[in-house]
Amino acid sequence: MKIAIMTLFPEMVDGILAESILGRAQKNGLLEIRSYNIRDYTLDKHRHVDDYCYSGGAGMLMQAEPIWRCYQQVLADFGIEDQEGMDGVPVKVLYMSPQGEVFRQSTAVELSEEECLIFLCGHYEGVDERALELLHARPVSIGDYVLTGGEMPACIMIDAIARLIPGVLGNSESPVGESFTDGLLEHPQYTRPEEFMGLRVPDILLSGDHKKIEQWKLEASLARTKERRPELYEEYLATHKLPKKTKLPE
Ligand code: 6GU
Repeated sequence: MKIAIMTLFPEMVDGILAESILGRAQKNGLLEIRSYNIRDYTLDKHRHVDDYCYSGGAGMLMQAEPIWRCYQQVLADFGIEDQEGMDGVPVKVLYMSPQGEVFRQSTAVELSEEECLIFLCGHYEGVDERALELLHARPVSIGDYVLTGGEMPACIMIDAIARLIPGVLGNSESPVGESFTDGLLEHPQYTRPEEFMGLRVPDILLSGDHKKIEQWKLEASLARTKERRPELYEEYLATHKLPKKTKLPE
């Protein structure tokens, strides 16, 4: 997968995405991530990228032209020549915005199947609407709170997407059975020793009885999900059939 990040602060994303599992995936050639500084695409001699809002009010808006010119460079680097040949939507552009739809695990799964993605990070009060229209940008948010810019949301989404690309995670890091992939939060987990500070690992986990352990995991997941995310719990009950013997949480 090729990922381009269009931003005024490329250093904010470069460091984070070069480390750990995503760094390894880039070295292995499974993933290519490149940041683009939108300021490099302004024609203004003072390198301005923002201006006042026609509707008035406080704050500055990012102008369409540098974003458009930066986008043209990204398409060229992706080797995408003929924009019109692809219905005017040659590659998915995600616009980082608290006004967007909320990014979920299902969004990550959908986007992990793309060959190329572009992340557009806004700053100031936002972006000239025409830039979003021209790029067919899809506004996406990471949750109901406001951040100073889209760089951290972009890193978060890229992490969630890239780890689903086959080969990016090693076998021992597999995303199968983790929280959200099946609609429940993960059960508690324990490693050695059997007792620490007077707290014991649940006896069933030491029993070696795999059927009982599987049932314990399911019930622990149900209890945790009901407690922490009641809306996910109700959704799960409505859409899944549980083994008859399952004890539902209080
Ligand atoms: Cl994507 N951007 C900003 N600025 N704030 C956010 C967000 C994005 N998602 C949640 N809050």
